[in-house]
Amino acid sequence: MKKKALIFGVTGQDGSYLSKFLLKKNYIVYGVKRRNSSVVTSRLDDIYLEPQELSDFKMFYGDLSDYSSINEIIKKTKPHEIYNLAAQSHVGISFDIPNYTMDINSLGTTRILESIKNSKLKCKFYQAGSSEMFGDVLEVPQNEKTPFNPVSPYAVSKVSAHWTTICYREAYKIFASNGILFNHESPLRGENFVTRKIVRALVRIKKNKQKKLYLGNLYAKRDWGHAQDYVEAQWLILQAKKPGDYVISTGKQYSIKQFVNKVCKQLKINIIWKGKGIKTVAYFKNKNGKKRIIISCDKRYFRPHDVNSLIGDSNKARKELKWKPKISLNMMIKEMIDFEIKNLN
Ligand code: NAP
Ligand code: F7E
Repeated sequence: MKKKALIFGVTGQDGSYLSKFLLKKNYIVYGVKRRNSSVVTSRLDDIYLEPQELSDFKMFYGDLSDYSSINEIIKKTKPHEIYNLAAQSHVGISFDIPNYTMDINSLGTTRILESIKNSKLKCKFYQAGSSEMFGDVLEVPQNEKTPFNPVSPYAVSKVSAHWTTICYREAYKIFASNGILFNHESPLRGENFVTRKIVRALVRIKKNKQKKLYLGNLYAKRDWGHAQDYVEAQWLILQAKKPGDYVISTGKQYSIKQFVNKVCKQLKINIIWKGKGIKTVAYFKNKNGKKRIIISCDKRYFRPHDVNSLIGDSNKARKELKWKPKISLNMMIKEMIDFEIKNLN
C-alpha cells in the first residue's frame, strides 16, 4: 500500500520541492491550498494534473486559521505523515502584521496538532521551524542545544510552534518532530526574499530590463542551502526511529554583500562598492570606463530588529539521519541565474 502524506503550505517553495520528492518515493501526496484571488499553483504546474482522481497528487482548500477545514482534510485523507510548511514566512513583513503572523504560524500549528490528537490518527507530524528562532545568537555555531533568543514576531511565532510540537509529543505521545532549518533558497524562492530578489534584479540589469536594485542591511550574514536538499531532510526527520528536533544547515555563512558579489561574478558584471551603512552603493563600470550606480540601500528594506549573523551546526542530522547538503552555493546561484534568464520578460 502506498504511503500518504499531507502537506500544509504545498503552494510554497518547500511545498513544491517536497511534493515532487515524495511522489518520486511513491507516496500519494495531498496538498492544502488556501483561497486566493489569483492562481498560486504555478510552482506545481508539472504535477497538478487533471483529472485529479487519476493522479497521486491531490489538492484541497483549507486555511491554517480555520480549524474545521484542517480537521475535515485530516479526517478525509488519513495521512501517514503531515508536513506543516504553511506560514506567513516573511520576517520583515511579520513586523507589519504581527497578529496574523502569530495566528497562522503559532496557533495554526496548534490547530493541526489538536486535530491529530482528536482524530486519534497514528500519523507523524513535521513542524517547519527556523534558524530565526536563534535571533540575537547566544552561541556560535547554533545547534539543537543553543537557547532561542527570537527578535521578530515571526521568530517568536516559530518558537511557540516549536514548543507546542514538543508539548504534544510528550503529553500525547504523538510522533511530532521539529526541523530547525537555516535559510534555503532555489529558483522557486519567493521574489521578496533577498537571494531571489538579488539574482532576478541583477539578471534584469544585465539584460537592460531594470536600472537599479534597492536593498536593506547588506552586512547580515546567513547560512544558505538549497531547498531541494532541505526537503530531503524534512522527510528523513520523519523516518527516524524516534521523534526529535534537528538543525539543518550547511555550516558556511556569507553576507548579503558577498552574495551580491558572487552573483555579479557569475554574470560578469564588474561592480565597485563605495560608502558605508545605508549610504553604501555599488557602481557598474562598462567597457568604456563609464560608471553607473546599480545598487543602493533603501530604508524600506531595513527591519526594526534584524538578525545579524546565523551559522548552523547540523552534526546531529548528519550523524543520525545520514543527511548532508549536496548543492553548493555557487551551483545554486547558477541554477537561479539560468532560471531568471529563461523566464525573462
Ligand atoms: P513560502 O514559500 O512562503 O510558503 C509558505 C506556504 O504557506 C505557501 O504555500 C502559503 O500559501 C502557505 N500559507 C500561508 N498562509 C497560510 C494560511 N493561512 N493557511 C494555509 N496556508 C498558508 O515558504 P517556504 O520558503 O516554502 O518555507 C516553508 C516553511 O518553512 C515555512 O513555514 C517557513 O516559515 C519555514 N522556513 C523556511 C525557511 C527558508 O529558508 N525557506 C527556513 C526555515 C523555516 P500561498 O501560496 O497561498 O501564499
Ligand atoms: O533576508 C537582509 C535581511 O528575507 C535575509 C525566511 O525563509 O529564512 C528567511 O528569513 C537577510 C536579512 O530571509 C534585503 O535584513 C537586505 O538580514 O531573505 P530574507 P530571512 O529574514 O533570513 C529564515 C530561516 C526563515 O525561517 C524565513 O521564513 O537579508 N536583506 N536587503 C534583505 N532581505 C529582504 N527580504 N529584502 C531586501 O531587500
